[in-house]
Amino acid sequence: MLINKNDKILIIGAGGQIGVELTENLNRLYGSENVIVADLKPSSALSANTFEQLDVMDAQKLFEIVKKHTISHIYHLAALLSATGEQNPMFAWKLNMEGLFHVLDLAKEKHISRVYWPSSIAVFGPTTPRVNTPQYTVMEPSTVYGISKQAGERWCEYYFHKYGVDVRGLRYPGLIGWKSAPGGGTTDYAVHIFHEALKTNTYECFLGAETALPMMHMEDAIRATLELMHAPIEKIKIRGSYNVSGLSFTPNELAAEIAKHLPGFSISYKPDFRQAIADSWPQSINDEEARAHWGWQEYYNLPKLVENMLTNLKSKNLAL
Ligand code: NAD
Ligand code: AKB
Repeated sequence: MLINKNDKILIIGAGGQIGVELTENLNRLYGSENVIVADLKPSSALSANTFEQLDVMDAQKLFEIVKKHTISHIYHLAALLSATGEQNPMFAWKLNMEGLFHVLDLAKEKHISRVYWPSSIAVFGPTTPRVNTPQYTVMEPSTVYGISKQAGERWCEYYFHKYGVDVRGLRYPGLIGWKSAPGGGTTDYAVHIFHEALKTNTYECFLGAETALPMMHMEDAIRATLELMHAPIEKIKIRGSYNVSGLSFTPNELAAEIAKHLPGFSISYKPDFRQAIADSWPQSINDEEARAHWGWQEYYNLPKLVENMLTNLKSKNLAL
Protein backbone atom coordinates (compact mmCIF):
# COMPACT_ATOMS: atom_id res chain seq x y z
CA MET A 1 0.00 0.00 0.00
CA LEU A 2 1.25 3.48 -0.85
CA ILE A 3 0.83 5.57 2.33
CA ASN A 4 1.66 9.26 2.26
CA LYS A 5 2.01 10.35 5.90
CA ASN A 6 1.15 13.93 4.87
CA ASP A 7 -2.38 12.94 3.91
CA LYS A 8 -5.15 14.07 6.19
CA ILE A 9 -8.32 12.02 6.26
CA LEU A 10 -11.98 12.92 6.84
CA ILE A 11 -14.52 10.11 7.38
CA ILE A 12 -18.14 11.21 6.93
CA GLY A 13 -20.63 8.86 8.60
CA ALA A 14 -17.80 7.60 10.84
CA GLY A 15 -20.14 6.42 13.61
CA GLY A 16 -21.76 3.73 11.44
CA GLN A 17 -21.11 0.03 10.92
CA ILE A 18 -18.23 0.55 8.48
CA GLY A 19 -17.03 3.90 9.82
CA VAL A 20 -16.09 2.67 13.29
CA GLU A 21 -13.82 -0.08 11.94
CA LEU A 22 -12.46 2.02 9.11
CA THR A 23 -11.49 4.72 11.63
CA GLU A 24 -9.57 2.20 13.75
CA ASN A 25 -7.65 0.98 10.70
CA LEU A 26 -6.90 4.45 9.33
CA ASN A 27 -5.69 5.47 12.82
CA ARG A 28 -3.15 2.66 12.63
CA LEU A 29 -1.96 3.76 9.18
CA TYR A 30 -1.90 7.54 9.62
CA GLY A 31 -2.10 8.20 13.39
CA SER A 32 -5.39 9.28 14.98
CA GLU A 33 -4.31 12.95 14.87
CA ASN A 34 -4.53 12.74 11.05
CA VAL A 35 -7.97 11.12 10.91
CA ILE A 36 -10.94 13.46 11.51
CA VAL A 37 -14.32 11.85 12.07
CA ALA A 38 -17.68 13.44 11.24
CA ASP A 39 -21.24 12.34 11.81
CA LEU A 40 -24.63 13.70 12.86
CA LYS A 41 -23.76 12.95 16.48
CA PRO A 42 -20.69 11.79 18.40
CA SER A 43 -20.09 8.14 19.29
CA SER A 44 -18.03 6.72 22.15
CA ALA A 45 -16.43 4.34 19.60
CA LEU A 46 -14.71 7.36 18.01
CA SER A 47 -13.19 8.83 21.17
CA ALA A 48 -9.59 8.57 19.90
CA ASN A 49 -10.26 11.06 17.08
CA THR A 50 -11.21 14.70 16.62
CA PHE A 51 -14.98 14.73 16.05
CA GLU A 52 -16.82 17.23 13.87
CA GLN A 53 -20.61 17.39 14.01
CA LEU A 54 -21.73 17.43 10.36
CA ASP A 55 -24.84 16.97 8.30
CA VAL A 56 -23.31 16.17 4.92
CA MET A 57 -26.16 18.02 3.25
CA ASP A 58 -24.62 21.22 4.65
CA ALA A 59 -22.04 21.93 1.94
CA GLN A 60 -20.70 25.09 3.62
CA LYS A 61 -19.99 23.33 6.94
CA LEU A 62 -18.31 20.48 5.06
CA PHE A 63 -16.12 22.98 3.21
CA GLU A 64 -15.15 24.67 6.51
CA ILE A 65 -14.17 21.33 8.08
CA VAL A 66 -12.05 20.44 5.04
CA LYS A 67 -10.23 23.79 5.20
CA LYS A 68 -9.88 23.83 9.01
CA HIS A 69 -8.15 20.42 9.03
CA THR A 70 -6.44 20.68 5.58
CA ILE A 71 -8.14 17.45 4.54
CA SER A 72 -6.75 15.64 1.49
CA HIS A 73 -8.85 12.42 1.38
CA ILE A 74 -12.54 11.93 2.16
CA TYR A 75 -14.21 8.60 2.86
CA HIS A 76 -17.89 9.43 2.38
CA LEU A 77 -19.99 6.77 4.11
CA ALA A 78 -23.17 8.63 5.13
CA ALA A 79 -26.25 7.17 3.44
CA LEU A 80 -29.63 5.55 4.06
CA LEU A 81 -29.40 1.82 3.34
CA SER A 82 -31.83 -0.42 1.47
CA ALA A 83 -34.47 -1.22 4.10
CA THR A 84 -34.51 2.24 5.73
CA GLY A 85 -34.47 3.87 2.29
CA GLU A 86 -37.73 2.13 1.34
CA GLN A 87 -39.40 3.70 4.41
CA ASN A 88 -38.58 7.20 3.14
CA PRO A 89 -37.66 7.04 -0.56
CA MET A 90 -37.44 10.76 -1.36
CA PHE A 91 -35.29 11.48 1.68
CA ALA A 92 -33.01 8.53 0.83
CA TRP A 93 -32.57 9.85 -2.70
CA LYS A 94 -31.83 13.37 -1.42
CA LEU A 95 -29.31 12.29 1.23
CA ASN A 96 -27.55 9.69 -0.91
CA MET A 97 -27.16 12.00 -3.93
CA GLU A 98 -26.64 15.44 -2.37
CA GLY A 99 -23.97 14.21 0.03
CA LEU A 100 -22.06 12.65 -2.85
CA PHE A 101 -22.22 15.82 -4.96
CA HIS A 102 -20.92 17.91 -2.06
CA VAL A 103 -17.90 15.64 -1.70
CA LEU A 104 -17.25 15.27 -5.45
CA ASP A 105 -17.45 19.05 -5.89
CA LEU A 106 -14.74 19.57 -3.26
CA ALA A 107 -12.49 17.29 -5.32
CA LYS A 108 -13.50 18.98 -8.59
CA GLU A 109 -12.46 22.35 -7.08
CA LYS A 110 -9.15 20.73 -5.94
CA HIS A 111 -9.78 21.26 -2.22
CA ILE A 112 -9.20 17.52 -1.72
CA SER A 113 -7.27 15.03 -3.86
CA ARG A 114 -9.01 11.66 -3.38
CA VAL A 115 -12.53 10.39 -2.60
CA TYR A 116 -13.79 7.02 -1.43
CA TRP A 117 -17.48 6.37 -1.94
CA PRO A 118 -19.04 2.92 -1.45
CA SER A 119 -21.60 1.45 -3.79
CA SER A 120 -23.47 -1.81 -3.20
CA ILE A 121 -24.73 -5.01 -4.77
CA ALA A 122 -28.05 -3.10 -4.64
CA VAL A 123 -27.13 -1.56 -8.02
CA PHE A 124 -28.31 -4.85 -9.53
CA GLY A 125 -31.98 -5.72 -9.97
CA PRO A 126 -34.40 -8.49 -10.86
CA THR A 127 -33.33 -8.57 -14.53
CA THR A 128 -29.63 -9.02 -13.66
CA PRO A 129 -28.17 -12.56 -13.96
CA ARG A 130 -28.18 -13.64 -10.30
CA VAL A 131 -25.35 -16.17 -10.16
CA ASN A 132 -21.73 -15.07 -10.53
CA THR A 133 -23.00 -11.58 -11.45
CA PRO A 134 -20.37 -9.83 -13.59
CA GLN A 135 -19.08 -6.27 -13.32
CA TYR A 136 -20.83 -5.27 -16.56
CA THR A 137 -24.37 -6.55 -16.96
CA VAL A 138 -28.04 -5.50 -16.95
CA MET A 139 -28.63 -3.13 -14.01
CA GLU A 140 -32.23 -2.21 -13.25
CA PRO A 141 -32.33 -1.75 -9.45
CA SER A 142 -35.77 -1.79 -7.84
CA THR A 143 -35.02 0.00 -4.54
CA VAL A 144 -34.45 3.72 -4.13
CA TYR A 145 -31.17 2.80 -2.44
CA GLY A 146 -30.05 0.81 -5.48
CA ILE A 147 -31.15 3.58 -7.84
CA SER A 148 -29.13 6.12 -5.83
CA LYS A 149 -26.06 3.87 -5.83
CA GLN A 150 -26.31 3.24 -9.57
CA ALA A 151 -26.72 6.96 -10.29
CA GLY A 152 -23.85 7.68 -7.87
CA GLU A 153 -21.58 5.30 -9.78
CA ARG A 154 -22.35 7.07 -13.05
CA TRP A 155 -21.62 10.46 -11.44
CA CYS A 156 -18.29 9.19 -10.06
CA GLU A 157 -17.28 8.07 -13.56
CA TYR A 158 -18.44 11.41 -14.91
CA TYR A 159 -16.41 13.44 -12.39
CA PHE A 160 -13.35 11.31 -13.16
CA HIS A 161 -13.58 11.69 -16.94
CA LYS A 162 -14.77 15.30 -17.01
CA TYR A 163 -12.84 16.84 -14.10
CA GLY A 164 -10.07 14.34 -13.34
CA VAL A 165 -11.45 13.55 -9.85
CA ASP A 166 -9.61 10.59 -8.26
CA VAL A 167 -12.70 8.81 -6.94
CA ARG A 168 -12.66 5.12 -6.04
CA GLY A 169 -15.42 2.77 -4.93
CA LEU A 170 -16.50 -0.79 -4.18
CA ARG A 171 -19.85 -2.51 -4.58
CA TYR A 172 -19.91 -4.02 -1.10
CA PRO A 173 -22.02 -7.10 -0.47
CA GLY A 174 -23.67 -7.50 2.98
CA LEU A 175 -21.02 -6.78 5.63
CA ILE A 176 -20.68 -8.82 8.82
CA GLY A 177 -18.63 -7.62 11.77
CA TRP A 178 -18.68 -7.96 15.54
CA LYS A 179 -17.55 -4.44 16.49
CA SER A 180 -20.60 -2.46 15.38
CA ALA A 181 -24.28 -2.91 14.64
CA PRO A 182 -25.68 -2.69 11.09
CA GLY A 183 -27.72 0.37 10.11
CA GLY A 184 -30.90 -0.61 8.27
CA GLY A 185 -30.00 -2.98 5.43
CA THR A 186 -31.54 -6.13 3.96
CA THR A 187 -28.45 -8.18 4.85
CA ASP A 188 -28.58 -7.18 8.56
CA TYR A 189 -29.97 -10.59 9.56
CA ALA A 190 -26.49 -12.04 9.07
CA VAL A 191 -25.22 -9.89 11.96
CA HIS A 192 -28.32 -10.05 14.21
CA ILE A 193 -28.32 -13.85 14.07
CA PHE A 194 -25.01 -14.07 15.98
CA HIS A 195 -26.22 -11.83 18.80
CA GLU A 196 -29.50 -13.73 19.18
CA ALA A 197 -27.76 -17.11 18.93
CA LEU A 198 -25.50 -16.22 21.85
CA LYS A 199 -28.33 -14.72 23.90
CA THR A 200 -31.19 -17.16 23.29
CA ASN A 201 -29.88 -19.97 21.05
CA THR A 202 -32.71 -19.14 18.61
CA TYR A 203 -33.29 -16.64 15.82
CA GLU A 204 -36.33 -15.53 13.81
CA CYS A 205 -35.07 -14.57 10.36
CA PHE A 206 -36.76 -11.87 8.25
CA LEU A 207 -35.58 -13.60 5.04
CA GLY A 208 -36.56 -17.08 3.82
CA ALA A 209 -34.37 -20.14 4.47
CA GLU A 210 -33.02 -20.45 0.91
CA THR A 211 -32.30 -16.76 0.21
CA ALA A 212 -28.68 -16.79 -0.97
CA LEU A 213 -26.89 -13.42 -0.86
CA PRO A 214 -23.30 -12.22 -1.32
CA MET A 215 -21.66 -11.34 2.02
CA MET A 216 -18.25 -10.35 3.36
CA HIS A 217 -16.52 -10.21 6.73
CA MET A 218 -15.95 -6.60 7.81
CA GLU A 219 -12.18 -7.17 8.08
CA ASP A 220 -12.10 -8.19 4.42
CA ALA A 221 -14.24 -5.17 3.48
CA ILE A 222 -11.95 -2.73 5.30
CA ARG A 223 -8.86 -4.33 3.78
CA ALA A 224 -10.42 -4.11 0.28
CA THR A 225 -11.22 -0.43 0.91
CA LEU A 226 -7.70 0.40 2.06
CA GLU A 227 -6.04 -1.61 -0.72
CA LEU A 228 -8.16 0.18 -3.32
CA MET A 229 -7.52 3.63 -1.81
CA HIS A 230 -3.76 3.04 -1.61
CA ALA A 231 -3.29 1.35 -5.00
CA PRO A 232 -1.22 3.20 -7.62
CA ILE A 233 -3.52 5.37 -9.72
CA GLU A 234 -2.78 3.49 -12.96
CA LYS A 235 -4.23 0.29 -11.46
CA ILE A 236 -7.66 1.86 -10.97
CA LYS A 237 -9.42 1.25 -14.25
CA ILE A 238 -13.03 1.41 -13.03
CA ARG A 239 -14.22 4.66 -11.46
CA GLY A 240 -17.88 3.75 -10.97
CA SER A 241 -17.29 1.00 -8.39
CA TYR A 242 -15.70 -2.45 -8.43
CA ASN A 243 -17.54 -5.73 -7.80
CA VAL A 244 -15.88 -7.42 -4.80
CA SER A 245 -16.77 -10.87 -3.59
CA GLY A 246 -16.30 -12.53 -0.23
CA LEU A 247 -18.65 -15.48 0.21
CA SER A 248 -22.32 -16.38 -0.40
CA PHE A 249 -24.72 -18.30 1.81
CA THR A 250 -28.39 -18.78 2.69
CA PRO A 251 -29.84 -18.25 6.20
CA ASN A 252 -30.22 -22.04 6.37
CA GLU A 253 -26.50 -22.58 5.66
CA LEU A 254 -25.46 -19.88 8.13
CA ALA A 255 -27.67 -21.39 10.84
CA ALA A 256 -26.20 -24.87 10.24
CA GLU A 257 -22.66 -23.50 10.63
CA ILE A 258 -23.62 -21.67 13.84
CA ALA A 259 -25.20 -24.86 15.21
CA LYS A 260 -21.81 -26.59 14.93
CA HIS A 261 -20.60 -24.20 17.67
CA LEU A 262 -23.87 -23.81 19.59
CA PRO A 263 -25.58 -27.22 19.77
CA GLY A 264 -29.36 -26.94 19.75
CA PHE A 265 -29.37 -23.55 17.97
CA SER A 266 -32.62 -23.21 16.04
CA ILE A 267 -33.80 -20.76 13.39
CA SER A 268 -37.34 -19.93 12.27
CA TYR A 269 -38.42 -17.86 9.29
CA LYS A 270 -40.84 -14.95 9.03
CA PRO A 271 -40.04 -13.11 5.77
CA ASP A 272 -41.08 -9.44 5.63
CA PHE A 273 -40.77 -6.64 3.02
CA ARG A 274 -36.99 -7.19 2.89
CA GLN A 275 -37.56 -10.56 1.16
CA ALA A 276 -38.56 -8.80 -2.09
CA ILE A 277 -35.40 -6.68 -1.91
CA ALA A 278 -33.19 -9.73 -1.35
CA ASP A 279 -34.91 -11.57 -4.19
CA SER A 280 -33.96 -8.75 -6.57
CA TRP A 281 -30.23 -8.95 -5.71
CA PRO A 282 -27.50 -11.30 -6.94
CA GLN A 283 -26.76 -14.57 -5.14
CA SER A 284 -23.04 -14.43 -5.89
CA ILE A 285 -20.62 -11.96 -7.44
CA ASN A 286 -17.91 -12.23 -10.09
CA ASP A 287 -15.10 -9.83 -9.18
CA GLU A 288 -12.45 -10.74 -11.73
CA GLU A 289 -11.69 -7.05 -12.50
CA ALA A 290 -10.88 -6.25 -8.84
CA ARG A 291 -8.62 -9.31 -8.68
CA ALA A 292 -6.86 -8.50 -11.96
CA HIS A 293 -6.52 -4.73 -11.54
CA TRP A 294 -5.42 -4.29 -7.92
CA GLY A 295 -5.06 -7.83 -6.59
CA TRP A 296 -8.20 -8.33 -4.48
CA GLN A 297 -8.36 -11.62 -2.57
CA GLU A 298 -10.80 -12.39 0.25
CA TYR A 299 -9.75 -14.26 3.40
CA TYR A 300 -12.99 -15.32 5.12
CA ASN A 301 -15.08 -18.30 4.08
CA LEU A 302 -18.18 -19.41 6.03
CA PRO A 303 -16.49 -21.59 8.71
CA LYS A 304 -13.84 -18.92 9.41
CA LEU A 305 -16.43 -16.12 9.53
CA VAL A 306 -18.75 -17.95 11.95
CA GLU A 307 -15.88 -18.94 14.22
CA ASN A 308 -14.53 -15.39 14.26
CA MET A 309 -17.93 -13.78 15.00
CA LEU A 310 -18.87 -16.15 17.82
CA THR A 311 -15.43 -16.10 19.43
CA ASN A 312 -15.20 -12.31 19.46
CA LEU A 313 -18.78 -11.61 20.53
CA LYS A 314 -18.48 -14.21 23.31
CA SER A 315 -15.04 -13.28 24.62
CA LYS A 316 -15.86 -9.57 24.66
CA ASN A 317 -19.37 -10.14 25.98
CA LEU A 318 -20.77 -8.05 23.14
CA ALA A 319 -23.98 -9.90 22.31
CA LEU A 320 -26.65 -7.14 22.33
P1 NAD B 1 -24.58 2.95 8.76
O1 NAD B 1 -26.03 3.27 8.59
O2 NAD B 1 -24.16 1.98 9.79
O3 NAD B 1 -23.75 4.29 9.00
C1 NAD B 1 -24.03 5.49 8.31
C2 NAD B 1 -23.57 6.64 9.18
O4 NAD B 1 -23.85 7.85 8.48
C3 NAD B 1 -24.31 6.71 10.53
O5 NAD B 1 -23.39 6.84 11.59
C4 NAD B 1 -25.17 7.96 10.39
O6 NAD B 1 -25.35 8.66 11.61
C5 NAD B 1 -24.36 8.77 9.41
N1 NAD B 1 -25.19 9.75 8.70
C6 NAD B 1 -26.46 9.58 8.25
N2 NAD B 1 -26.90 10.72 7.70
C7 NAD B 1 -25.90 11.60 7.79
C8 NAD B 1 -25.77 12.95 7.39
N3 NAD B 1 -26.76 13.62 6.81
N4 NAD B 1 -24.60 13.58 7.61
C9 NAD B 1 -23.58 12.93 8.22
N5 NAD B 1 -23.65 11.64 8.64
C10 NAD B 1 -24.82 11.01 8.42
O7 NAD B 1 -24.06 2.52 7.31
P2 NAD B 1 -22.81 1.59 6.96
O8 NAD B 1 -23.28 0.20 6.95
O9 NAD B 1 -21.65 1.98 7.77
O10 NAD B 1 -22.61 2.00 5.43
C11 NAD B 1 -21.73 3.03 5.05
C12 NAD B 1 -21.76 3.13 3.54
O11 NAD B 1 -21.44 1.86 2.96
C13 NAD B 1 -23.11 3.51 2.94
O12 NAD B 1 -22.92 4.33 1.82
C14 NAD B 1 -23.70 2.19 2.51
O13 NAD B 1 -24.58 2.35 1.44
C15 NAD B 1 -22.45 1.45 2.08
N6 NAD B 1 -22.66 0.00 2.12
C16 NAD B 1 -22.79 -0.65 3.30
C17 NAD B 1 -23.00 -2.03 3.30
C18 NAD B 1 -23.16 -2.81 4.59
O14 NAD B 1 -23.44 -4.02 4.55
N7 NAD B 1 -22.97 -2.19 5.75
C19 NAD B 1 -23.07 -2.73 2.09
C20 NAD B 1 -22.98 -2.02 0.89
C21 NAD B 1 -22.74 -0.65 0.91
C1 AKB C 1 -28.09 -3.38 2.62
O1 AKB C 1 -28.55 -4.52 2.88
O2 AKB C 1 -28.79 -2.40 2.34
C2 AKB C 1 -26.59 -3.24 2.59
C3 AKB C 1 -26.10 -3.39 1.20
C4 AKB C 1 -25.85 -4.73 0.66
O3 AKB C 1 -25.93 -2.41 0.51
N1 AKB C 1 -26.02 -4.17 3.49
